[in-house]
Amino acid sequence: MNIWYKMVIPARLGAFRVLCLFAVFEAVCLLDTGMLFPRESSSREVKELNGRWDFRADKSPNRNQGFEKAWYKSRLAETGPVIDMPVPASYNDITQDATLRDFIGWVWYEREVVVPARWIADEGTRVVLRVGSAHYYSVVWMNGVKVTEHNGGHLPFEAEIGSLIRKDPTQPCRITIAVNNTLTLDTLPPGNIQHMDDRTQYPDGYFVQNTYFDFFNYAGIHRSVLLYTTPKAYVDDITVVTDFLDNTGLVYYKVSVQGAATATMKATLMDQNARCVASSSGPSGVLKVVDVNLWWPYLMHENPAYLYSMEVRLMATDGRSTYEDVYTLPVGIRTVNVTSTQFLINNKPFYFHGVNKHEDSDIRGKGFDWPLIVKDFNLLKWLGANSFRTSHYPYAEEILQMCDRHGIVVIDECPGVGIADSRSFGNSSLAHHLAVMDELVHRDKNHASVVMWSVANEPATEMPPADFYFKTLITHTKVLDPTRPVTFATRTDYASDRGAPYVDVICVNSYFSWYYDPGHLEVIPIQLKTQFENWYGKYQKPIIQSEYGADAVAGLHSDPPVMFSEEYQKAVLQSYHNVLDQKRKQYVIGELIWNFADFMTVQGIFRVLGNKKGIFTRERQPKAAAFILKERYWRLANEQNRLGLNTSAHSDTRQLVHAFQDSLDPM
Ligand code: BDP
Repeated sequence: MNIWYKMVIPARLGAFRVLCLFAVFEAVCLLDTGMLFPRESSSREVKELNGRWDFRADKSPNRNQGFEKAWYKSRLAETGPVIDMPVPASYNDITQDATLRDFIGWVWYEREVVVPARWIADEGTRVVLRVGSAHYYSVVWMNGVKVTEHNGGHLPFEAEIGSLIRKDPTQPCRITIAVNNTLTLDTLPPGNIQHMDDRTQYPDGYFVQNTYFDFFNYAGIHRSVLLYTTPKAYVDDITVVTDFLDNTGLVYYKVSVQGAATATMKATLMDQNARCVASSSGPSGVLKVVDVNLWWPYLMHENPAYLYSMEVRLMATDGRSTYEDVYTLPVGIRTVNVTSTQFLINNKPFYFHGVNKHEDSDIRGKGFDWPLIVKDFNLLKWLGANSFRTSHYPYAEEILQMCDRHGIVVIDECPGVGIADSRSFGNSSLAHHLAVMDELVHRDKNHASVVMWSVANEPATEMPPADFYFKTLITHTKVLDPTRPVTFATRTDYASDRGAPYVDVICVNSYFSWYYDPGHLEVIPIQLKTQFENWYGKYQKPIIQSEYGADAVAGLHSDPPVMFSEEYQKAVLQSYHNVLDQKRKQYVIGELIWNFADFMTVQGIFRVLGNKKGIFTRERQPKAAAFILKERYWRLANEQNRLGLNTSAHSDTRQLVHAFQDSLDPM
């Protein structure tokens, strides 16, 4: 309880707040290299390398032929047969080949790129190759020379390739990326490879990948591959922390520069009309915004998700040349605080009424897809959802940018899902988990929408090493970012509470009347009440119901409700809601349905073509439960903001939005 964001510091203690925030900077800046999202500017260009790539899975028995025969040294098509593969996309569902769908091991991608001549000619230009994410382990070569490797899916990695391109500008620029989806006890998520040695039952060399999480282990290059440029002296990283005192917004910033020993810098904050509202020079400082427009969540304010633009302009000289670099960062000004019963955004109680999602859709698997993303945001807003958890791994940066733009609040989760084997609590697993949290915080620290970090989902906390593991992990995350609370999602029915003493908010997943007492809807009220009272009684920390739900196969009906029918899913939700309505007046601060949409899983006797707990189908059509939730979320939004609307009289969303906007007091 001794970290500053837990304190609701009264405005009159302004100087104290400022001191605390500067202390925050020092901590945040333990991170030493930047991972700014590539943006075009007057000094930076971006070239997307998405589209058709050559592809070859290494189906050799040890999956190692590609390395033994150095496939990266020549064109991939010269090493053997290649097929077309779209990037970004998971490769699993692209072909009719079942062995590729379930492939485990190295796959190889390759394409040639035309690099603009001026990028090559201008020695003062850095050329960076960036992969938004690839699952799971990647090695990257340019014209046969290794430029980087990266351990882990869901997060970006990059390499400077300018000098290589310049070595022989007449050569085409051939990029080769090998990606291996094997999960081991030390990966995140963990998994293990099981070799089946009984030759009477399995063919020679037979092995399977076991995982302990409930989504398909889609693989391949999942997010955009880009080339981008910066000048030789460049803005490497920016950290912003925001606050406000009365009507004045405060943007504390720190910029780190690479490629120049000395540089001058100017930070300018612009409002949505491109008017300069504050500026400052120097690598760190504070921008003061008079009559600030705070960043508010969707449905919490008539003008939610207000974003300023912070332009950082760097001038540097190395004696011979002068460099100017410009990077513009969207900035939402808001605060986050946690008390023993509330989650406060801008000092007002915020109730999470939202969803858990997956990056998942047909054909593309976990591949980035703008139409899907925009459709999902339209559905979230239709539903009246104000938040989601990035279950169970970091989502694409473009999704977080959409959250910033639309006021959707995010619990940002790392891929610590399915930590179920005691060996995954060892030192090497922990070291990797800490590194992944570094990368995640580094990538997402400046998003106004991100209000909390989740370090894991349903780890086996009953195992004794979990205590040291989570204490270390959570403490480390708080050092990386002391401005946001930290949590992990625990499962009510089998979790011991190891790890819980260190979190700021208790997140509980439970499936009463589903995995336990299946078919017995009548147990929900008592079991849910007991769940909340036990956790709160022990820890006096606010609680989020971070998962609940039931499978429903769209179109299956039964009255009275039976499991897997749309009616049963509705009934589960309604029973949960009755208890949530009592407890949200005390210390329950949110409810996130499992799941936004149906999603693919590994094959097994518990799943019929995937998990069907979506309130939307995988094709994004609503099941009956979606309408229950929509009614509820709009009602909660109105209630929370004291709007006094009669939701049944306003069942049409458009009317509701207007009525909602009309009845809001200007803040
Ligand atoms: C929860 C897990 C989630 C699963 C869900 C389910 O956190 O990943 O998909 O159960 O079984 O415990 O539907």
